[in-house]
Amino acid sequence: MKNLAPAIFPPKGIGDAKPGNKAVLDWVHEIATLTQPENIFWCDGSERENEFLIAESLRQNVLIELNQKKVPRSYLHRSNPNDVARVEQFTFVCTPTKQEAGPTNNWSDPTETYAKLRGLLAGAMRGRTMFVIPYMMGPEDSPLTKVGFEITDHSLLDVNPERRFICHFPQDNTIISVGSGYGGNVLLSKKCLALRIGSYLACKQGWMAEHMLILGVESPEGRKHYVAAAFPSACGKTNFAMLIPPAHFKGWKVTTVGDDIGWMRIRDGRLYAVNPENGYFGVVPGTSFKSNPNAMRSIAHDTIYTNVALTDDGDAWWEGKDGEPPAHAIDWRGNDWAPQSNEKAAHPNSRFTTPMRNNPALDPDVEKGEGVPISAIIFGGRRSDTVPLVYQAFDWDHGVYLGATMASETTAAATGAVGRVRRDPMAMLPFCGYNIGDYFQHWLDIGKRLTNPPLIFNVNWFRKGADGKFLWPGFGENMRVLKWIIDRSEGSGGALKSPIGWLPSPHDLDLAELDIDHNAVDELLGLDHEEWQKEIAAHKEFFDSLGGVVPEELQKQREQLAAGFEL
Ligand code: OXD
Ligand code: MN
Repeated sequence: MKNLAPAIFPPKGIGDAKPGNKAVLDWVHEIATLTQPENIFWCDGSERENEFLIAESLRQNVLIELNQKKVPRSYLHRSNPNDVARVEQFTFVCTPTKQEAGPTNNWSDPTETYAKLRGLLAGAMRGRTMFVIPYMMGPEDSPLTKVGFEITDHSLLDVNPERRFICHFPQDNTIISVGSGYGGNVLLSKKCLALRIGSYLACKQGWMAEHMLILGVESPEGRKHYVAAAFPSACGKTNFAMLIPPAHFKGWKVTTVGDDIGWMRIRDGRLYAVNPENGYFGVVPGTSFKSNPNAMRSIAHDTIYTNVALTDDGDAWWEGKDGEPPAHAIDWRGNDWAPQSNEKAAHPNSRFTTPMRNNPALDPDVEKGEGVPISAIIFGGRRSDTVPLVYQAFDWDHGVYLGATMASETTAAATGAVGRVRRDPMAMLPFCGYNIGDYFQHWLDIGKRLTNPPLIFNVNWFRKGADGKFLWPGFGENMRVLKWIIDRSEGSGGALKSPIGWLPSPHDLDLAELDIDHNAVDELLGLDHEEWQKEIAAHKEFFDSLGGVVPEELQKQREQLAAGFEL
């Protein structure tokens, strides 16, 4: 196999932050004996180290320097074209029994899997540098915060997609990932620890690890609420978390706590959330000053772009960026590109990686160890039909049902077909690290312990009219929906009882100064009985497919929903 990233040799004072902890040293020694690296680089996260690693990456062509006047301290990385998304088919939960992993995870036996991975790792770092990266997920003083160590190499192998394994051993707090360099597969702190191992620990310890953004919303009078929202990958969590209210909402302010992961615990009968991450790993295509000005400001400097196009003047470019496309660029694969090309210039799952301190709308309490109190939880997916713009669950258990039956059209964030409706409970289908039936029960159990539970809502920004066009403008205008959610959380805000939950009527939403047709609003908020008959049948089919693990309470919720439509 070609070694595309030979060992690096740092000067004294860089790469030698060896910790004193004997357990860590023993473990690193064990892995080094197995993988046989040329040398070990002990990371400390310092600026000097960062500068050295960037210089080395530029020298080895792992990074390409962007135009430093246009995007200071920003770089482009091009992945191997077969390594550009999460690989759910190669992701395994290796609990002692298959039943613990449940019907939605690939399971493999821990003893056999350790043995197989050890075989793959034997000598795998020969000729290269092994990096030991300590990390902390969560604010320094949060009781939920976790400390981890990631051992990795800097390999740019000719990756073989058939030898790719993302394996979780929740009983050992261990993750082993082989054969991929894609963020969601290889930044083990993110999806693997913060969600898969996190959700397993959360169930055992009575807290929640969720695929949720967290935002703050403050009224002109200074009343502040925090809202958590679970949308599947590439469905606009980052955009919603960075929303800028339209001019009509003068004095309203939205701030970001997190854009992808929320860890929540019960305190004084309420849910409090922290964001375990320190930055954003967002989808680039479609990001513009129209869709997300705060993201554009965040990625204007100190950003690593992966798989976007490179313009002739050294800038990053992607489909959906403001302005005209460049007359010529180098596409994400490194080939010449022009607007008339058949190929996309940027990969649909091309990403930015940027620290959260770059976000001009960062919430001041983002580092608060106790977390922020959550007033509302929102579920949402990408649905062309059936699901109204917004509605509210009758109570917590009904809200759990909304989350459990959530569905979305698939996106480029994972390999496989795009645009197929799949059930994605709480947006956790790819990330729940244990039996989904136990996960649903955990949600129900949490509800019993909350004396002041958040209200639960469902949203759908993506409903289309008969002409195939989106009915709702989305982006900043989602503030109108958020405002209704806040009104409901404060006990005001009108709604009508419907079989699926509390639905706003058009005059309950503040639609002033919005150029939208009345019929479109009616369609957005309407329930089509035939579509819902199909939807309820799909809920049953989904529950049946899980083979008897769904809690009785959720089955009862489904029967009540079905009965509501028969009246
Ligand atoms: C992500 C994902 O990258 O959900 O956040 O795939
Ligand atoms: Mn995500």
